Amino acid sequence: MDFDLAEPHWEELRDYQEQNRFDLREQFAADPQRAVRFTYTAGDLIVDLSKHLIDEGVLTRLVALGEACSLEQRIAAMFRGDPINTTENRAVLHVALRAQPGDTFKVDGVDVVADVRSVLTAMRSFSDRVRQGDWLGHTGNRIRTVVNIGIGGSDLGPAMAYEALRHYRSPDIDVRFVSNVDPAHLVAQLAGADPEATLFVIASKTFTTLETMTNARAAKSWLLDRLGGDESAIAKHFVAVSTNATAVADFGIDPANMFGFWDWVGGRYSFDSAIGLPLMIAIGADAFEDMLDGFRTIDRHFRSTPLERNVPALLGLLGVWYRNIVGHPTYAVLPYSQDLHRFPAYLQQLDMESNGKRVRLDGSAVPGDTGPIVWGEAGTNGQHAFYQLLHQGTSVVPADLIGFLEANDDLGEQHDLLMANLFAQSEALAFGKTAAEVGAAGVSPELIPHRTFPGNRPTSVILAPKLTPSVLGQLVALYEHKVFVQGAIWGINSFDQWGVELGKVLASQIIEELGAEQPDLSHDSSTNALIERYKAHKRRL
Ligand code: G6Q
Repeated sequence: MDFDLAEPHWEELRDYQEQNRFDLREQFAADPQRAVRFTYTAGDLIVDLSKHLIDEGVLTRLVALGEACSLEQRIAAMFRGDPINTTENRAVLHVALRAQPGDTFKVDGVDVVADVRSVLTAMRSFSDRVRQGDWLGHTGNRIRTVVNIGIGGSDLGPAMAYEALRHYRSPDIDVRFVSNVDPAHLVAQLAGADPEATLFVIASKTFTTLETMTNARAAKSWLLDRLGGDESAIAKHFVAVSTNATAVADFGIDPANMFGFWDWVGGRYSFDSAIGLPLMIAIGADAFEDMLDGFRTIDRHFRSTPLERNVPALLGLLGVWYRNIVGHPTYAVLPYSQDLHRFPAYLQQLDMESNGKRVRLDGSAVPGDTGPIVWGEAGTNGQHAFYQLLHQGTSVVPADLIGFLEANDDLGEQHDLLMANLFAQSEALAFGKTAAEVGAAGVSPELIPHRTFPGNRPTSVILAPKLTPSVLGQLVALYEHKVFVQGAIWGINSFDQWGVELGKVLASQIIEELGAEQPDLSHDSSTNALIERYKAHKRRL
């Protein structure tokens, strides 16, 4: 079924929303079983959807919409390796990255599992050598610092996971991430690094990305300047993660030190491929395999669970409910876990680059809204920043609150304080505080409107036992598949990203103009003036 808001399934949802009151106070009062009824499990994840503005009627209609959009057939097509990335004619098979020997995933009729496992074996052998001190730098030193140079999908995933799995990292090796073409990033990340003990991982699927190649060249100069200029040092201090062996060799990296992946892995879906190499060096190959098992647990759930209990599908459908029917343009992800502080940034790319699209698969304009604006911050920091708006602002922001039953760090009762805040926020957002309650608490009448909380602000609460490699894999797969579901409902291609091209093309033209003596500027008057101002300042330096 096309994404057509005039289609009966959409109409039914809209009518149902208009005809019913979704008042969480009333609904919880009327149904003592509501929390049980709307709590679901997937792997180790417990997902409480009861504080959403839904009832059985909403979910039934959302599931019917999913069925009408052939959601289950689309899931099957992805797992089958069909070229569902139609604008690039590619399969979308990140689920094959977590395959075990014996699994089968085919692209163009060829099983790719052996290739996936063989890259994992090479990564294991390399990361073991680095971790054990068997891989030595040019001057015989063991590696103490690993610097990953990559951007977008070649940075956000491993950087997020490196933070998330802090507790599982080797204390002997420090991993740093450089992405921005701003020289400040590379310089700051190299501060204090010993060149004799530093290994660079150049992570770029294409090995042509401006930011990454610029930083990689600067890193090469940094190293050679400090190691006497002997080019043979590169083989000991640079490895690559790429699909482009020729460009890797041209850069001077021995192709034997290149870890490959494939065009059926999208950048933002790639951190469980060789793009995860810096993470594997940090946490070890066994923990990395545990993470892959976590991904696989949710893949199996997503592939085989009926939509009514399929957690990624339900989260995706709920997002459609808020975006298209209730009309909320943003949603927040609020991990109650400092180690997950980069998770919102990671999800921003996963969701917004996938579903920030305005045409359908056939090129026609979408008739309604697609991907929401995703944002967030680790709790409790967000509480002291933007939660004011969540509680009392004029915009309603559906939110996912993520927490863990057990801490990785034992500081007595401190984890209780964190979790108390998570539970309290979800309660306060859902039920608020009425003017009568505020008045009854003795607040003076003129302050009552200021201290009233409207409530009815929806949240999911996602609980997991502990932030382990497996649980991280489960969380990421949950969101990968949620994003897939929304793209399928909207009938868009979630797997291309043409929207990032135009700026890149213009930037490459402007780079030449910034370097030229008297460029013939033919932009608009604003852009011309900005370029001229910059060049005039540069001339005075
Ligand atoms: C992700 C995008 C994008 C990509 C970067 C880096 O899905 O494709 O973020 O990952 O542009 O690309 P390279 O890995 O080719 O350098």
